[in-house]
Amino acid sequence: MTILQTRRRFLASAASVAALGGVSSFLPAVARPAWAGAPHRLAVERRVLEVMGKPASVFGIRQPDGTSGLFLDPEQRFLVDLANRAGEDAVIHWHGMTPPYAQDGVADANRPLIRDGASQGYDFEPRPGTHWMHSHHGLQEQRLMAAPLIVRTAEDRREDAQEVTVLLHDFTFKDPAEVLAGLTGGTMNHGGMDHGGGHGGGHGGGHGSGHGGHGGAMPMMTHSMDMKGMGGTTMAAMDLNDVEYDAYLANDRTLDDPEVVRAERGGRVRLRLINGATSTAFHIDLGALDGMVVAADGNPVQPVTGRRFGMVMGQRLDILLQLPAEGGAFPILAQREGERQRTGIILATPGATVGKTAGLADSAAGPVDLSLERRLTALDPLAPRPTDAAFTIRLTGGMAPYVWTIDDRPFGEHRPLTVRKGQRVTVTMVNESPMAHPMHLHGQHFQVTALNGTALAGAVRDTVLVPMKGSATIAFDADNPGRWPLHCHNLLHMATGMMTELVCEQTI
Ligand SMILES: [Cu+2]
Repeated sequence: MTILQTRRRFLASAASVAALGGVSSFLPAVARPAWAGAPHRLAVERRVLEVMGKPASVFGIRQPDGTSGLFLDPEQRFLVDLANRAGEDAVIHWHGMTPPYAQDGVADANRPLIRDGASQGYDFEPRPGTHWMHSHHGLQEQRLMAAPLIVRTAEDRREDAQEVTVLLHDFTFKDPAEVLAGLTGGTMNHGGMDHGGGHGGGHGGGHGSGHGGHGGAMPMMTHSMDMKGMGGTTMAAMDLNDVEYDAYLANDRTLDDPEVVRAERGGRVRLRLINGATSTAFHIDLGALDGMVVAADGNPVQPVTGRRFGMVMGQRLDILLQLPAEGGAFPILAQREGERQRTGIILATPGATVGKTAGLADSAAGPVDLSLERRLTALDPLAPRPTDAAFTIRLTGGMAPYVWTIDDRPFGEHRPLTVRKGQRVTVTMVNESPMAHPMHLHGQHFQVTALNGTALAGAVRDTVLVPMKGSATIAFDADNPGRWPLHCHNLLHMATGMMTELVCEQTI
């Protein structure tokens, strides 16, 4: 079966919006056109990572030569053969891509997980920019099942700048299921990210995500060493971060032993920064260097200069740097909001002395807010046209019980936002909950058109921060039929229910 047929088959079912529960053969291997050449090979694997001198069993998504993730040159297709050697079922979401629904990398009633030992093919036109790939199943993302996904443009190629990609993460030696259980008191509401696909979520390798029953009363949060706010820290800190991590990683490394990237004196660098953390917003700190933000979530923006920029989970920033002619060593840091902890890499020119950079900043950072978002303007905005479908959703839920919801409904009891292909759609997200939420929409990018009720011609993105007590309005032309997740990119918030679907129906 060709992918075109696969797509048609889905579209027929999407039009009827009938669930295809139990159809496990829905997504066959993609047949490859003869002209397409060899696919890029990626494997989801287990690996041992040393973090602060201690070994940790984590996942990776790697090419045969060990390269983490995928880097595509202009004109290359997203032609990928993904092998699951994780020792458990998995599914990898191509975050930032806008593929046909069947290839988005999410498991649901129509789209099965990739079984351990099986492979899955993908073939679509990639979307240029700095993107990433990560598990959309259970809590695998917390165990580093994530990697860069970079699609270069011809312009990137002409630009005389060294490409430096940095994937940020938050890390715990604990079993992520234990971390979540510490927050929820051991009960999980629904299947988390897996959309009723009939596969038990998160189980495997002893890392079950602890599916709880529906409808049962959630127990009050129990004491946990993971919790902030329980042992005398401030309520303010509790509102920013739910989990105390053991480390923060930049390309798998801490500042104890950071990656040192060789750069030229007086050279230009294009930083491709990816916040792949599950539950940590970062302040990017360029130190002595002035940076110029040139893209958000892979989409070009009017350049914005500065030395500190906020980035919430799921987001990407491309930042151009000009190194001084005299050279030197330049830490590029990411500090956790509300905390002193930080991670980063070091750019170093030949002969430069690379000193130690402390893993703790001198002072705690404030919350990541909308100050950067307000300054961003898309270079390629939506064309002006009237709105066909306008939605308002409320971000709800809270810490005790630890359940995060949309319109007070956890995923599974959600009311999908249904639109027709070709419609101009706006979604206003009003945050009534006691935490900020990075909201991510699959299947299409959107433009940020209002923040806290103030209109703007903002960035085109796929993930936007909706601050506590704030709101964000996004607009897009629904052009990609499917049932697209719209969810909080805090993994623990999504796992407890903060997700709905945008259903784009094909009209024939
Ligand atoms: Cu959230």
